[in-house]
Amino acid sequence: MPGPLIKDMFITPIAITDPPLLNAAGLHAPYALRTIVELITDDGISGISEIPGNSSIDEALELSRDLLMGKDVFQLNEIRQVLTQYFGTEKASQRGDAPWDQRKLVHIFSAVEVACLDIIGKVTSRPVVDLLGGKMRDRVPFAAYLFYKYEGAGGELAFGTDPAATGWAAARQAAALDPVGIVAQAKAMCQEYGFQSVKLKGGVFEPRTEVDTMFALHDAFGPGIPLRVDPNAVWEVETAIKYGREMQHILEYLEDPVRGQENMAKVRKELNIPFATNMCTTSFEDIPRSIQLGSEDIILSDHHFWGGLRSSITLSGICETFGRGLSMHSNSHLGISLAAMVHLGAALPAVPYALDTHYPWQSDEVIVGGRIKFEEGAVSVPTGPGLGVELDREALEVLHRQYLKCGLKKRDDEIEMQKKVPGWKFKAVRW
Ligand code: GKR
Ligand code: MG
Repeated sequence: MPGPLIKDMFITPIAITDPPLLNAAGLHAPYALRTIVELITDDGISGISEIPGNSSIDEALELSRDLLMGKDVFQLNEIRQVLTQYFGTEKASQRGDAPWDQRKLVHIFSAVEVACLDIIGKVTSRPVVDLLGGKMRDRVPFAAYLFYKYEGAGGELAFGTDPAATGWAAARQAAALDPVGIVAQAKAMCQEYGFQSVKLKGGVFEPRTEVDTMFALHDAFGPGIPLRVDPNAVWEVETAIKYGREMQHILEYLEDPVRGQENMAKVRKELNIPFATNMCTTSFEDIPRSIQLGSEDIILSDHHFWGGLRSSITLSGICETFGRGLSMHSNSHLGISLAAMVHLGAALPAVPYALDTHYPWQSDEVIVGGRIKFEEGAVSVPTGPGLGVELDREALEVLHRQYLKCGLKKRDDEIEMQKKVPGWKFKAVRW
């Protein structure tokens, strides 16, 4: 018996408060954009997903509406084929040079697949993790994700702060522009969430400052804490070798120090430390060359741009075959994405590295019950059917109005940075 069949689709762009975080491409805007997708079946079941917000991806999603109507949610292979036939294939190079992925089709696959899996889970009364092969762990560990940042809470306050904030909410709005500021941020975040691994977003200041920051973290947390730094590929090969040698004894892994698989392979040969990427090996098309060159040890998957949760499971098999570790990349996000990441993390054969998440930087939520809880740095796998989280329609409406009001249509960290440093330009390789 076929079905349930897709009868309706709602695409809702939202804007969520985001503090002024720095990265290699500039500065986060006061709002990060996300898009919430909801599919409704002919028998009234709703399935949801969340992807990075971008008006051109939303327009493409809108174009896929007619293709999806009447499709059986279980026929994910056919749905993917129909979308590919319509949109054509996408080249890995369309990812772009920015730290985040700019492709359309992979995000559409992900949005549709996750919402369908949510429905399938509801129909079969099983959590999504069971549709991915079953649960290998009850809790999925995440890492503290630190950012250099200007003072500011983001949102309406922008560079202003709320004097009434306490604890992590206060620390989140404080400036962190040097090693002392980052150590304070790390302590506050770890105290609130219980994280046991720490990642610093680098590529912001000249490398000496960032390396000093890593040593300051090492001194503050002691030798047992797994540390990572991610310059988002803006270092030269020589820079990465020099500073990589200096830091290698304190790092768990080095993430995207240089641009492109060739350069990553060159630097990796000179160092005695695992390399991770969410920038040089980001699609199945990139895998053969990655294996040939040896560009990384760990692929930081992201179901939003690897084409969904099932593709990420396929990637995990490839990683196992070729001796790659698999972990997870993140951008600013809310609880629907987090729930999907947790189901995937729970289904992976092994989780050797705590996963990335930006979640502590967000204060809004779009799911019933509000913000997802972390315990000792980990999130428990939702046990309800499907994703195990439900859309809070009032919150969705508020965040959609925030989107309309803020006027942003896509992420552009260069423009935001120019508000602080007039004339600032993104450079694909800086130091
Ligand atoms: O949000 O500034 C940011 C990050 O730099 C993000 O865009 C990256 O995609 O977190 C990401 C990474 O690990 O490269
Ligand atoms: Mg990265």
